Amino acid sequence: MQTVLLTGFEPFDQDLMNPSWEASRQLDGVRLSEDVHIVARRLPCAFATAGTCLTRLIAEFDPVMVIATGLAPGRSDFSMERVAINVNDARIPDNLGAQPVDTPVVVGGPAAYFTTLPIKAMVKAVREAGIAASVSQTAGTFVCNQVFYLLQHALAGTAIRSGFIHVPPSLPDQVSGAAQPSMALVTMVEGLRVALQTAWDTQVDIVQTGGQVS
Ligand code: PCA
Repeated sequence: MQTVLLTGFEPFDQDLMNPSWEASRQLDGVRLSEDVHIVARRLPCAFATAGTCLTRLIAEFDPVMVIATGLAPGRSDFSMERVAINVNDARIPDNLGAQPVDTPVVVGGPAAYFTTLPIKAMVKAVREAGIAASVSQTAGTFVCNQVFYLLQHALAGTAIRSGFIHVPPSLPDQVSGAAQPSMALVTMVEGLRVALQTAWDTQVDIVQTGGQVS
């Protein structure tokens, strides 16, 4: 059995849950084909430990594809991240109290890495399932971007495709009023399943606009 590694994050910034992990964990063991299954694991939300944890998981499971997920407070849809950048700039402390500002993720590393996932096809498929999704041009500059960058750095030049998906806050666990964007956890699980299935099934991405003017 081959493994697609799916990660979500532990809660951060005083939250009690993180929907990226709550959704990911429900896909643990799900098959993407006869001989490919999903293994879901949780990452710590800390600059010092998230990357080593991810590296250990990659060594342990020898995955054929890796998709990391995290929560993007304030976003309303699945954000298929296009690019990871080589900078940490934390607006809030991580779970170990670290708050790096303008430090590189990898000293001497390239300025950025593109995702190697077919993000346009993933957006299309998730939307066709009736779930909101878009291409995102930035994964931020906190722990999610760091993990995304380290993931792409670790797998650069290999045949193992990898990337990052941000999910919105979940309803009703994190958001009770209608003023903030959110998505029901059950919808998130289905959207994530469709995104992973499409990523696994699609070798060459489709050409479809996913850009922004500014
Ligand atoms: N979201 C944060 C870190 C962990 C998470 O789930 C981020 O977007 O960087």
